[in-house]
Order: sequence, then structure tokens, then C-alpha cells
Amino acid sequence: MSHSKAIHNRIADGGYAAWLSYPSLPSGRLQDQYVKWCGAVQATDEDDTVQAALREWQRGIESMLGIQAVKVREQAPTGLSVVFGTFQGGNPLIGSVFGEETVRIVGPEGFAIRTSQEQGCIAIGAVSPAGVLYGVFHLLRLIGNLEEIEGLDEVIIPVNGLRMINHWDNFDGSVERGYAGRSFFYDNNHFTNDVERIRDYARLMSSAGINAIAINNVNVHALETLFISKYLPEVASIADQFRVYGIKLFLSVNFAGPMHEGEVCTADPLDLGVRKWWQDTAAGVYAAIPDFGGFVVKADSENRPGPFTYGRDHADGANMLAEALEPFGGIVIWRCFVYNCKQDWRDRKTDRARAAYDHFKPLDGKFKDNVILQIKNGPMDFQVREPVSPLFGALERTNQVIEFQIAQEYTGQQRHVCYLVPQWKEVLEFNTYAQGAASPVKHIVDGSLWGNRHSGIAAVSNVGNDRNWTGHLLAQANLYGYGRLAWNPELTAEEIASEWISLTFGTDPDVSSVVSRILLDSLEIYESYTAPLGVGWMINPEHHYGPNVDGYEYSQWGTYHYADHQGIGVDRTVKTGTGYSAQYIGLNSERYDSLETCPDELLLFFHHVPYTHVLHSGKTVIQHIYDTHFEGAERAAELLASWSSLKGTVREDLYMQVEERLRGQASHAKEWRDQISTYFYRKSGIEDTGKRTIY
Ligand code: GCV
Repeated sequence: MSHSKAIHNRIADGGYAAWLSYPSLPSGRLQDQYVKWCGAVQATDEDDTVQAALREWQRGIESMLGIQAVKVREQAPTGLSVVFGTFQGGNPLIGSVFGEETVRIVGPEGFAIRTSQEQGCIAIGAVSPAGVLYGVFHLLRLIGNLEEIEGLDEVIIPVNGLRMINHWDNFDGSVERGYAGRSFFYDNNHFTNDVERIRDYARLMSSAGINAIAINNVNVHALETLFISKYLPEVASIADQFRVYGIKLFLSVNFAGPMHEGEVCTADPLDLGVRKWWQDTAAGVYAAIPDFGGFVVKADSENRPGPFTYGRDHADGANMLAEALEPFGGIVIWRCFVYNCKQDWRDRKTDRARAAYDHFKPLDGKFKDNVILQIKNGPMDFQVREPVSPLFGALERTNQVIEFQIAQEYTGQQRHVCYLVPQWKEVLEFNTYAQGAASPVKHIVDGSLWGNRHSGIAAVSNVGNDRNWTGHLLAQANLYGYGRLAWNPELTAEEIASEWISLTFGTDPDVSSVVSRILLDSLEIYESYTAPLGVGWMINPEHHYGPNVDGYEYSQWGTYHYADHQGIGVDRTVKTGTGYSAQYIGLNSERYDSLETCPDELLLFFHHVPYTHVLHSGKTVIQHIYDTHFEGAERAAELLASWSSLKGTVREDLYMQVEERLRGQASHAKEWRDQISTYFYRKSGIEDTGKRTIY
């Protein structure tokens, strides 16, 4: 395909190029500056990753600036060039621009970037080829955001070691909690071998800073159990694509794997035959994929097999797998999303929220060094609002990663816009008090609070084979934002939104201000017309879309929110409730336990109160429910109106997609408003002081 054709395709590509679409930049001083420096490029390393960086650079420069970035061996004829490579890659310019100290501090995945007027170059140097690639994406991002590039002098290192995406893709091509089409890895129990799509996915992920991807669902079914044996060649070819972009491949495994083919008749982690089976299997995996990342495991949860069957605990299970992976440098990522989905909570003491802490806190310090516990951000399940999991702060001697959900299972399923970066930031900033006054979650997951060997962030993917990857175009901001935040949790939600907007739509300030407002308001708007005050769910069971106040998978035990004609909420206090509030440390425990100090937004998560209870906001609970739902639905309609102001400014193919989704959202928000207001009006008999029509 000729280059001009390629650019044309990107122009009306339905969002496929996403934040790597490299929109052309406006003319002016900055464009002149970029053109001056970017006409020539030196990239000496032969390595595939550095060569991929070179291709990306040339593609980006041509598309944004309309000039060729010509590869040169020596100093460019203009005298100026961009130079990138590893420190050991043999380009003397890299050696002379960066001092020894820089080389020493840059770390395995970081990079140094410096504009040297004396040497006439912008140089990017790194220890690893992946570091070089991250540096090139960084410079492209600066240019795409109209930043100055003449005075660069920085060393940039990712804050979190593991920056992971978990796919919940099934071999039949379906995606559990997938809202953007089907899997692009599998179809109908075959690997798609769609090399181009997988490569473009790796490019996108790497440009956002991702370095690990688990390609199959944590619920591992019969055929996926064979990914570590029969299907290894196909898995290895995906790993080949990922490797070029600095990404390690992980697989979710079935804890009962050894029993699967009838080779061993137990999965008991202490059984010697089982141990050997996993050791042999691990050796086979590493023979096919030498840089394989490791195993992700969901065990003893939601009917998945696990060590409990044999009277063993999670440490026994995880350590057995860790032992098998250890000789190859692999890791086990063991999920803490463990609860008994069959429990009867009618005694009002039994509490699903307690489960992860109750299971894993007693095991602190018992896991091998290459085990990482993966903990969902909250104690329940990715609700629009829930407290931070009390396990953060409780595990001093255990490697851990936090798990977010980019897929919008409970936050509008990529039919509603819901920019999740502010939620993730709030979680990362949450002070656990685990080691004194400043012990935020972000310092637990980056490993600094307790000096963990492994740490980081994982998240459930929101992509599928829809042309634009994420179904709702604006949901791309969550995918991009997740990667950027995992790289550097200090970035603000505003900064990330602004980067994503420029890289996707270009730098028009009107577009930027409208889209940015839509994104930044969206979480609050979504929360306001759905489940109130932290109570959670109120969503249709199974598929989890649309309002259903009593909806919850396990409603055979009654409602989980305990609403009756007098009040609503779950009593999780120590004296009269489930005692969950005591799982927090010090001030957090006190703050949540007390009705006086519990924050409004989590009130119904921690307390059962009458509808007439007055919030810190001054409103009663019932009036809060009415007001937020009416206002939320109105604000959802305004999102559509704001977006409509961009008609003719934003590329038509992108404009239309978003308009269609926002229209749907505005109408569904009214449905939410009506169902919830009606339910609570009928239940409480208390009228809306605003006298709005409640159906
Ligand atoms: C992959 C929730 C989801 C399930 C998911 C599970 C998990 O229960 O609804 O689809 O299973 O979380 O995180 O394991």
C-alpha cells in the first residue's frame, strides 16, 4: 500500500489507529521546531524492538509533520537529527550525550532523553531496547501534544514494575464481560493468527507503557487448559509479536490442569505427581517461549477448582506453581477474588466484603518470592463506588498487585461514557495507614512501602475486535489512561485525558475542552443516576446492564442492600454489623465505623440508616436519591448536547460513533432515574420535595 493511501485510511479508519493515529499538526512555531529536528534519524541497533521504534518514529513524523524522517548513518546534512538506541548499541553519539551517572540510574525499562545543542541531536538512550521504544513513544507523544522539544533533559523510569492487562477472552471467541465485539486472538476454538491486528494491539499497549498481557480468561475452560501444552506453538507466535514491543505473555491456568488429560488423578498441590506435572509443563512452556511471564490463577472462587478440595490453602497452591516456574524466572499471579458465592447472608453477619481479607491476611509471609497476589481494588466487584480493599495495608510480607477493571462491566458496558482514571487515582491515593501517616496504596503497589521484589498494577481489558477496539470510542481513554497511570501514578486524570484527546483527535483547543469536560464529568454523572451512596449493584443479574434495584446474582437470600419501608444499607460496623469496618487500620476503621464520620458516598456500604437520615451534605438519604437521579439524567443528556457542538469539527467517522452512544446513554439514564426513584418512593412513601414526576 502506498504511503498516501495508508494515511488516507487512517483518516477514516473508524478509530482503529486510536491514540497512534498521529493527526497532522497545525503550522506555526512549534511545527517549525519539530521539522527542524526531525528530518533525520539515527537508530543503529539491529534489534527488532529498536527497528520497530524506528518504524513508529517514521510513521508518526510523516503523519504529524508531513515530512520524511530519513534514516542517516552519521550526522545529518542539516546538522540536526534524532538519535536513539541502547547505551551499548554502538552509536558514539548516545555515548557522548549521556554521562555514566545517567546510564547507571536509568534501570531496565527506563530511558534518558536529552536535547544536545552541541551535538546537534535529540538523543534517547536506554539499557534495554524496550526502554528505547518507550522513549520514542514519549517523544512522539510530546510532539503530538505540542510540547517544546528543544530543552529536553530527563530520565524517565516506570514507577510500577508490572503493568499488566488481563484478557478475559475465551477460545470460542467470546469475551467474558467483553463490550467491544469478540476476541481478536481466538475464534471458534482456533487461534485467529491475525498478525496485523495483534501487532497493532501490541503497539498500542506498548505506547501506553504496558509490559505484560495475559491472553486468556481467568475462568479457564476445557480447551484453554491446553494452552500450556497442545496449543503452545500458537501461543508462542502471539508471544513473538508481543516481544517486539517489550511485552511478556502470561497465561491463565486451570488449577485442575494435571487431572485434565487423565494423566494424574488429583490436583492436590502437595502430591508429588502433581508437582512433577507442573514442573514438566513449565519446562515445556519455557522451551516454546523463553521469556514467558508466568501463570495467572483464579482458584476456589465462583466454582473454579483450587487447593481447598484437598484441605490445602492458597499458599500451598500458589507455592506449588511458583516452584515449577522458579527455575525459569517465571511468576505466579494468584488472585484474591475468592469468596463463597453460595453463602447465606440472612443472619446479617455473613459478608462477602470480608472474604478476601479473611482468606489472605492469615497467609501473609507464607508465599514464595515469585508469587504475587492480585487484589481487586475494592472488596466486592468493580462497582462504581466501593471502598478500597482492606487487604491493601494488611500484607506486609507478600508481593501484591492491584487489579482494576478497564472493561466497564458495572459502569455502563462501554455504552455509557465513564472515564475511570479519576476512580483509579482515588484508590491509589487512599492512605492505608499501614506504616504511619503516609502509606498510600500507590506505594504498596509500586513496592516501595515494604520493598517487595515484585509489584505493580493489572487490569481487565476492555478491547475486542470492534473496529475501534473498545466499542465506545471514548472508552479508549480508559485503556490509554490505565497504561499511563500504571507507568506513572502521579499523572493527573486531566493530564491523561488531555494527552489522549490530542493524540486521538488532534490539538484543536475547542475539541480538547469539550471532550475533556465530557470525560472528567462522566464518572460522577454515571454514579449519580445508578446505585446511590456506595450501596452497589442495582443492576440486572448475569449480564449486569441496566437498572434492577434488587438485582444481584445471589438474591435467593433476599436483597443484599436490605432496603425496607424504613431504611436501606448494609451494617458493616463492629458493634451491630458484620465487623468488616475493623479490617481497616486505625483512622480508616474508626472513620468508616462511625455514622458521624463515614463519608456520604460510602454511607450505605457501611451503615443501615433510615431514609430520613441527614447526610453531611444536609440532605436526607431519600432526597439525595431523588436529586442525584434527576440531575444525573439531565447531565447525561447534556453530554450529548456538548458532543453535538463538535459536529463538523471532529472527524465524521469518529463523531458519529460517539453521538450514537451518547444518545443511547441519555435515554438509559432516564430509565435508571425512573426505576430507582419509583422503587424508593414506593418503598419509603416519602415524596420528592422537588415535586418532580415519579412514575
Ligand atoms: C472472570 C465477576 C465477573 C466475572 C469474573 C469475576 C472475576 O464476578 O462478573 O465475570 O470472572 O468477577 O473477576 O473472576
